[in-house]
Amino acid sequence: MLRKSLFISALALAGSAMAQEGWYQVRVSVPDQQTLTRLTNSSLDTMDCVPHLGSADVAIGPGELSKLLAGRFQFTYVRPLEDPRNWEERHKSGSSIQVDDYRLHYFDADQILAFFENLRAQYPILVTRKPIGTTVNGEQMWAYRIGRPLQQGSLPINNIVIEGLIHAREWITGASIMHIGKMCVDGLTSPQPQAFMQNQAVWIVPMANPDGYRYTWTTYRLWRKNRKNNGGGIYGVDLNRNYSTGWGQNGGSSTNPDSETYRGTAPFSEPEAVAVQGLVNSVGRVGGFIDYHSYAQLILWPWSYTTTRPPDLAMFQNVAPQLETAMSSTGTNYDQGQCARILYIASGTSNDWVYDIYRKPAFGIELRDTGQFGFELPENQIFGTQDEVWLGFKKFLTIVGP
Ligand code: 0X9
Ligand code: ZN
Repeated sequence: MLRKSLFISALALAGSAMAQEGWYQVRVSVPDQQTLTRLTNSSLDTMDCVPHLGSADVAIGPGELSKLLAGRFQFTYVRPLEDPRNWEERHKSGSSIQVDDYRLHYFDADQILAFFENLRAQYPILVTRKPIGTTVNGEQMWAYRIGRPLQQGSLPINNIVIEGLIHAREWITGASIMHIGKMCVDGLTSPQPQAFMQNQAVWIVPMANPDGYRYTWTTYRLWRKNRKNNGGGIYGVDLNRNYSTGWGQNGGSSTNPDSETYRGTAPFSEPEAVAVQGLVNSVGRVGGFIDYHSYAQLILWPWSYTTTRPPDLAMFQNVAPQLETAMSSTGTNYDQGQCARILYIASGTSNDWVYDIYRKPAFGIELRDTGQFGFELPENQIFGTQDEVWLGFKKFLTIVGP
């Protein structure tokens, strides 16, 4: 209610250039019916749905102080309010966002790293990190392991690897993977340890494409690829076309350096893809893999480079519908199928490679939405997307668990 009324006011004020800056909550005294009527009939935004006698809190935007004065209202100052307009502009500055805001706001690269560093500082035994490589622009890449430490003589731990933001503009995947990290830690630290974290570790690559992600914040919101300099003023390799399995086959990638699906000069030509490859090869027993994307609301399984069925077709036809049910259970509809058949042929993808080498459940999951907002999914959909992502991932952990 509050946000709605603030927003309407913001729209009404857009374009007006009045002296008072900023947004404030003020408390207007309403001693009698006449004042109540004047207030109700005014264009001021009362923060209670139905104002009543006594007092009423009002949100005032730039220039609205004069309305209060002109209406001869008595009022006191309560607190400053955040400007409800220009949300896009504000989160680009990012300065006032706290770690706990990850369910409400998109985090930039430094904030995502700070989020995981905060988890690690709180639970240094359960959350550890591993340097996995260096980007084209020289940035260190990290994977975070969430799970109990290996104990001597115990069974080998089942390792699940997930990655977000391989495509820079798919911001909701970063928000979602932070939530997975948080919920896995909660599962290990709750009074009754949760079965889904028994004897397995979750390895999270929060930013599989840090250079590209930073570029979406600083320069161009819809950047997809990494930031390789291809020469001639042209940048970027599609990291999800740079893996070796099916690389360059069946028209599922491009040789044009300017294309959004440019495959690079060779399989694993890109350090970001090599980093994830090295991680998967280093964790020990690989139990499963998920690469998060947006948008389309699809649960995709191999192969993506060919419409030929994968050797473990029965397994995928068993697992994927369970993920679909879990992710759709709170009201957002997800579908599932073989990538090359229900979406398009994509050659050299990370999850084709993991499946090729390890023959374990490996998925590419496209999150919200189905096109209304696309990559620029509004922040008010972060919370709900995180919930459905967690329900799906928790189901995945129970299925692939030892
Ligand atoms: O084209 C892609 O790489 C993915 N779609 S997106 O719009 N997010 O770019 C689809 C490929 C995902 N499929 C697999 N990873 N198999
Ligand atoms: Zn993608």
